Amino acid sequence: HNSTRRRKIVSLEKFQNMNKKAFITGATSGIGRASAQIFADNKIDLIICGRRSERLALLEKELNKKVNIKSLCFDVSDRNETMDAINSLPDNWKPIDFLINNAGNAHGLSLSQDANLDDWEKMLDINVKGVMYVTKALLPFMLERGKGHIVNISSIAGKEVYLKGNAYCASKHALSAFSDGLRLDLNGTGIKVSSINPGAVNTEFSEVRFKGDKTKAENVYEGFEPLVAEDIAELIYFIVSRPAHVTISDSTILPTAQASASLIHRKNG
Ligand code: 8X3
Repeated sequence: HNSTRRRKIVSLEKFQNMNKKAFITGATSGIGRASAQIFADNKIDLIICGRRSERLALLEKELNKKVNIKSLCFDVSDRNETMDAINSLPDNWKPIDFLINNAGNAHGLSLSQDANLDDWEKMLDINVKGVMYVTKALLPFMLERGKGHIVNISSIAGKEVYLKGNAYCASKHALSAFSDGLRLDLNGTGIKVSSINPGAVNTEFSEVRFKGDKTKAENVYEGFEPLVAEDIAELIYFIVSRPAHVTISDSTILPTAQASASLIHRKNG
């Protein structure tokens, strides 16, 4: 007989109203914000985190019509602030189903010999240590329940290095290694770990990288159709809505015009 086991296709609709909670860092802009929106549309309660309280308040107001929501204002790169913020959550909000470690950014794009050491330090503090602090604070509650899903937003810069990417690439390589390490350590606990590596996504990312220089930022996305935050949010939602026995461990998502970290096909370029 045929011993192949099969299952029904899980519709995304069925995932609604299951009393799930997601914790999203960097929720006030870009990929974090788009994720908060898609989660809210799918009735997943939210803990939205960010450094900017006005933006958090606006997002909370927008989404609290759809789901239960809490805001936490803190900087992931500050270890004490992070621990205090997470400890301040009411006990029933601490056991979360999904941790989306999205907060991260780039500071500067310069040759190593010209780069600013403060920029380098910030990238390591936010993109690597920030993820470690938040993960360490929330992991005990996942372990207690024997379930949970950690989704780390890395980058194509976590798989490849490019000219002037130095410390940013180092931070994302470290994050990718940390995700892989977590998956090994948590094997058998019921906790899933996923890593996502986006290529060029048109968010405030480049404006931050170029310290507010809008022209430089716009040039990054000139002559081709970049990804938008919603493209990544849909992938995040797809990954967290897989059945319990399925982990999408690592996925790279690029604009069709992009073939690698440093090859983008631009029109008239
Ligand atoms: C953002 C994508 O190519 O600028 O992580 O590193 S890239």
